[in-house]
Amino acid sequence: MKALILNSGMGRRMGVLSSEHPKCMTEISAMETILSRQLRQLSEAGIREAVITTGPFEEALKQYCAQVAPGMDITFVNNPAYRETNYIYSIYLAREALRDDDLLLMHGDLVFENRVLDQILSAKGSRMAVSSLAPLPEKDFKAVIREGRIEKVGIEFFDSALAAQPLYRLEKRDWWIWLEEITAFCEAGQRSCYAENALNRVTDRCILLPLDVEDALCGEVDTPEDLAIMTEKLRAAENRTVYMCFSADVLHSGHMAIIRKAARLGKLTIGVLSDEAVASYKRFPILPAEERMALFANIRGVDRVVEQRTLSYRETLLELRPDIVVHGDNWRQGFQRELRREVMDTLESYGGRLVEFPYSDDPRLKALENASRKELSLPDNRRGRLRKLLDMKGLITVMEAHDGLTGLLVENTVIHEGGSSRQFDAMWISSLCDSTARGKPDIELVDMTSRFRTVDDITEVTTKPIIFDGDTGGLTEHFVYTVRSLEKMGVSAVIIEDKTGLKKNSLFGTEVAQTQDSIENFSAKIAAGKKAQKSADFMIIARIESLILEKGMEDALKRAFAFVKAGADGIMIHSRKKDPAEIFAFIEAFRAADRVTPLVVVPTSFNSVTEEEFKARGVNIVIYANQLMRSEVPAMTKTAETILRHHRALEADESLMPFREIIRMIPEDI
Ligand code: SPV
Ligand code: MG
Repeated sequence: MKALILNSGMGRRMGVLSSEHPKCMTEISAMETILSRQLRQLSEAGIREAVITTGPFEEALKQYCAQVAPGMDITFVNNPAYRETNYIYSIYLAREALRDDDLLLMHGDLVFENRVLDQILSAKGSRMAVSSLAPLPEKDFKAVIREGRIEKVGIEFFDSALAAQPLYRLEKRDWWIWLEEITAFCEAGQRSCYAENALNRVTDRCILLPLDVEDALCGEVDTPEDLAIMTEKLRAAENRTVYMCFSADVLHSGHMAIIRKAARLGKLTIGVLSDEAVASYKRFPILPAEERMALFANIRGVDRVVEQRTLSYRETLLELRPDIVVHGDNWRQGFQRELRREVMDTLESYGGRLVEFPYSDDPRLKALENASRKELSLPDNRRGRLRKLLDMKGLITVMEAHDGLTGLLVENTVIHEGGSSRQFDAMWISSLCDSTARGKPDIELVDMTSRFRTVDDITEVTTKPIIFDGDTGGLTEHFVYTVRSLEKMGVSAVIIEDKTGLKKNSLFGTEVAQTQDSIENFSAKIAAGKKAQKSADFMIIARIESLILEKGMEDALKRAFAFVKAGADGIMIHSRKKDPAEIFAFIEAFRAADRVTPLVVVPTSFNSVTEEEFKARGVNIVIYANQLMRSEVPAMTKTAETILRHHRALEADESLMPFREIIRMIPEDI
């Protein structure tokens, strides 16, 4: 694409402003003239070749171009008859330099904002800039539009017309048709009319479409009054603020391209989504928010970087009040639709505008995302993430998984509510569910090697942190090995309960014989585990069974403080009562003395308490210990009975998921 800039005119109406240099060399801002701005815009858009027609002050113009656009390949064509001819004749004189390429044609006194150039260059077909929002000018160009095409351009047409500006992007085929007619006009002596008179003769063959620039800045400077208005409008356009939000921690060329486009709309502020907001709808970010912010701050065109704390833009927009929000058009579908709606409503409330750029699913992005997930699934990376999540969120939610498939369910289940999303933070490898899945009782019968197999199955296909139910921890001599094995597998924490002998599941309470370990023994086990541990981030959490075994609150608290002293990284307090009163009482008493040690609850019985209430009371980890298994057993029983009852599978079908959908949950690569 080549540019043609028409600068042969005398600019008489500019008065003294064009008495010493061509009109295009008039200053339009503190830093630029109309021409230097045009040349910069062309070069930024990748157009390096231009033809400039000249008239008066040709030498000054040439020297000026060499100075302001040294990298541009410019052919100057002089129109010696500039006093008595119009630009139709300048084009005619330059015709030989204009035959070989698509053309961007503009008048030398045209001032337009970047958005206009971007739009016209990316639109399909030959185009002329028009505005559906500008009033029809009395004396300037208007374009008559019929059936979506431009039929005529001139100052005398008012019917079915839109205000038009002398900025054209012409495909070679259409341009040749027009140029041939320009040639015919000039050779027949018609040299002082508009080039558009020639165009109007050929619009049946030269397919010219309007490009609606709406309210974007695009206009000519003919008089000192125009200059004052355009200068002011340009200042406003250049001070416009633009906002874009990113969650990405791996930047690729697609991000750079959209940032470049956004920066051309005004002063660009980038919002970087907080770690918590990213983790709520996607995966845990590999780079923390501060590092992601630093990454964006160093990109050309980015004016400033802020942290956006929620998926919802609302708060940030009301604070920054950007004129424009930029986003890819992919958020028109899916869960982001509601976010988009909210952004549009917020923008409308103060007169801002949304600009969307086409978004295409880039296969490179998928590859990068897979690489990120792989990174997150590596043991060293996964292990430490539980502590990070605790620091970040205060309270985390953990769901039971007992095989690869339930692991994937916990990994990928996400719900979107209004402007926010929710998913589980981590996985619980329950001894009860792991044993039940094997048809065995929960009495430490399933040996550690088999339990580790379950951990392996889950770690192989997921990335979220894992908390392992270590039962009693077994013999201290065995427990130290368990700790190291779990660390190596990337497990973040083990919870061991202060029982000894034949362990039975706590949900039996005092219905079965169970023995609580002594404070001394159990403390020694914790201390040995902490000593054996190799990594700094692994957690050993002590679980207290006093309330289950009806030993009283005092015993529970005494144990809790002793186990913390022995080195426990957290305390799990358990109860099988529906009423949460005793759990609340424990939390209150514990927190009165210890504000920092993480507290864990398993609200299987006291299931009416919400996560928010637990958090307010000082709990840090809520484990949903067996609900997935309890939902799969009745579903499977029902299917088995239905098939038995009907002697066929047809009737069971309505409650079955097509295998296609199940397979979709299985990652191709991890
Ligand atoms: C488990 O899930 O195995 C537990 C929690 O230990 S509970 O079943 O509530 O004892
Ligand atoms: Mg258990």
